[in-house]
Amino acid sequence: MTEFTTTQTGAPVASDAHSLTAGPDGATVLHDRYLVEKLAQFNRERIPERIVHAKGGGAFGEFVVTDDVSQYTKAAVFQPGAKSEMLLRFSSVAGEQGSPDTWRDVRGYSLKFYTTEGNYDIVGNNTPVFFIRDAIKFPDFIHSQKRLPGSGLRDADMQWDFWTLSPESAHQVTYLMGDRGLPKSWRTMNGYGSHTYQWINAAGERFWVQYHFVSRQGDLYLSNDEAEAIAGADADYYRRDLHEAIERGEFPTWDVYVQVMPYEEAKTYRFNPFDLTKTWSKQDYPRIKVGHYTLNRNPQNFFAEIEQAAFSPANTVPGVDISPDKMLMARVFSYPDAQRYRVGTNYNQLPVNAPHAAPVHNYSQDGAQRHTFNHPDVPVYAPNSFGGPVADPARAGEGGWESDGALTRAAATLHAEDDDFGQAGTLYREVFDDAARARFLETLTGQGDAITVDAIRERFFQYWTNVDKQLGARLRAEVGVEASAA
Ligand code: HDE
Repeated sequence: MTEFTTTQTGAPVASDAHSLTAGPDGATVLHDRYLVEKLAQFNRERIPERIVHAKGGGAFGEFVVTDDVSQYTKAAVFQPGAKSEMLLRFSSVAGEQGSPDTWRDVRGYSLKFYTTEGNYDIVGNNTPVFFIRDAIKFPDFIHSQKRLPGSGLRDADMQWDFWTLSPESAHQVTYLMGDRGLPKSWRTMNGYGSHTYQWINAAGERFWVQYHFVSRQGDLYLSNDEAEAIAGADADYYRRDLHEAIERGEFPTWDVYVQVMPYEEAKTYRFNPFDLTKTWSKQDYPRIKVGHYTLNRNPQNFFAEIEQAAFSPANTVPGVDISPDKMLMARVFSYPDAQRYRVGTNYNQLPVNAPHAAPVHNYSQDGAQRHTFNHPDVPVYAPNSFGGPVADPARAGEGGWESDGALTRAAATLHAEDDDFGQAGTLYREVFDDAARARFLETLTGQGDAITVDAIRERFFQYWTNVDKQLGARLRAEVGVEASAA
């Protein structure tokens, strides 16, 4: 049965090859509605790209809870045996749409679980920490990683100027300049929630947690040379790898773990557990297995399901909540704000963003492109006496924490072992092996060679000396040697 081409409103069209003209060589007529519709639609195919994490890809799958963590959380999604459909989007941070997948960068790791209590999103990275610990610095940080306002070019001086003036960045920059900055593929890298989150159990007891998503495909990386060659040959290398693996039936799987900290221990732990630049030692808080998820379905339409996907730390469900992490609290505002701008007022009505396993009952209405709505007999206001949905008072006290002290603008309190370089040094000396340290030194030497401002280069040397004295000395000896020998 032939399917005839139609206009967007379903009317059959006569041709996709010839505009309507007055005679074969005459004027094109404005009332060629299909020509006008086609060109106008074409001009409006793009929505603003994500201002960070613009380049990415993803797939759907299923999350299965295999262990029992119900003593820590009542969230339906984490109950023993629970199965939830999910979406995972991977991304790079600084590169625009179309930039090469294999540029050195942190990778975004965005999870959306379509749970029976609403969608739960964990929007993390492939690193357990971040560059800054206060959101007020985020636009500045991103500006320094992207392009100079005048030339529109990326610039090593700008990047290292920001980082060496923001010592709290040292832990994450050590990850970035190490093997995590060049994953072999999205399938072969771990993911992290990065922040400290809150779990609440059925008795109302609260715990702090850190999420770890451990790849069963291994945690593999590319060398600088491999990454550079691939960037030139195939800008979509990671996106292609994931798509084709799933097409072949090779479904990647990650094991889900949490570190759990009893609520009161946060006040005295040796590191500030709400400082996003720090990790919790796995000796102090071992990882506890929760379950695993497998990606087994490619998107049917990349734009509709990946470009329009809206992940947000604001999307929580009963039994989980945010924490007094200054970055996380700001993200709760920023993501819905970005998505209302980028996708549109009713972005959560799009199939990829709407709950798949939970109903929506509320009094929001109208707004551009609304296409789902309440039953006409349901009132559109509260309170009402016509049986409209009511808020659940049982949720009232959930997830809160005591707010400490008067309003202030100050750094978070430093705990016993809090400093900006200690954990970066531990990562370099105890987690990297000799080969990884050699690759790390090669990368940093290249980074140092690209700095042209002496004062920034000197801070670069001091920054890495603070992380590890020997590393700092090696960099002083290596950087600029090739240039001076040339
Ligand atoms: Fe984001 N971030 N972010 N970020 N982020 C966005 O939201 C923001 C931060 C991350 O696959 C934006 O819808 C602020 C940390 C990922 O669609 C934006 C701060 C972590 C993605 C935004 C941060 C992330 C984003 C851009 C400082 C890891 C892609 C488009 C407080 C723990 C999500 C959008 C996807 C996207 C804001 C810092 C990860 C601009 C204000 C920390 C994976 O709203």
